Amino acid sequence: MLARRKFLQLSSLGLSSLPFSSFNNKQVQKPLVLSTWDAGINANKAAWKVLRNNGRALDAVEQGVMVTELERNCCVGLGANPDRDGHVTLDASIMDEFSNCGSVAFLERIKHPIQVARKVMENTPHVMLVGEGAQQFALSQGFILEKDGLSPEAEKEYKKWLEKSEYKPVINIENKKNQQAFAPTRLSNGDWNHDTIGMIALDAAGNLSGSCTTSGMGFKMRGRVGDSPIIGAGLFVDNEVGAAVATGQGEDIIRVGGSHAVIELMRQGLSPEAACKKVIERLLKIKGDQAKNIQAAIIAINKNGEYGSYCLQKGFDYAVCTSDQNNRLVSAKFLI
Ligand code: SD4
Repeated sequence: MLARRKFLQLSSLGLSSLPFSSFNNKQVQKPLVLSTWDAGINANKAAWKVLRNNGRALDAVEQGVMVTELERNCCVGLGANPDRDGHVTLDASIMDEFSNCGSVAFLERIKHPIQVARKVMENTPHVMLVGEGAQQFALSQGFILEKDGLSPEAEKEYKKWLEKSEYKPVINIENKKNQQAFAPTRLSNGDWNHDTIGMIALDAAGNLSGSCTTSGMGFKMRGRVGDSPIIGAGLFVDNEVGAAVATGQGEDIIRVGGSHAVIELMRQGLSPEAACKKVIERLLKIKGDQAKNIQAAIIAINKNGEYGSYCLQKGFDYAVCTSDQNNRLVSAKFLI
């Protein structure tokens, strides 16, 4: 009876042909892809090509963030700002519907860290490879060692940073009013910059996967690794429950086991938004007054295709693409 009423409601809205199916007696909308920041719009487009052809969420989240790894005005891939010694070092992670996961950290001169993370997951008995070992592994898998050096934009930024060489790593807080105070890296063609993209997807078969790739913080200490390649902190997927990915100050996201905490809260019945909010509240409690100087945000999807996000402070947008609405940017709710 209820199902019939629901069908009639959907029909009257002209939505009855959408790909809904039933999970735990709820209507599941799929496929669906979410990714962090406005760079997520382009990344979602690539992911959507996979998802709309009934492809696997894992392939979608890999191909989606590969777009961002190559974008010039984005601080995610090899064009990103270097560490304080002048080297670009990259971190990435990926996780699939079987709880397989792989990650790389402190990886240099490889164009697509996310692909190497997937190879770690699929071709080694390990979860994480770092530094020289990760690079060696990448070469053994057929990846090419790119030339050393910085992109022209990063070169310029680095020279500017060297003038003071002040060690004050700050994560981007994309509140336009705060731009001068907090934006730590370049803004080419008026665009906002990003250090990271995280992506989570639910495919037509109802399976979840997630990915995350980053250059970390501009002008960071050599060897610094954030939350993005750490499974449970920057990214977590449990195919029975949901998927979550974080962005912002990695040290603090690690402190609260951000993405894993969101999954466990969703397992207890919280919506994706409520689960993200609770974890961001924990972070605020820990940081107290210092919270105003950092950003942290988490996006999440549950198994029913519901999604949501929360961030510490105003200015975090994420991109959402579903079958009934176009790829669009949504502003996350914030605590302070
Ligand atoms: C890190 N979480 O390395 C990343 C940075 C980030 O937007 O998300 N920047 O700590």
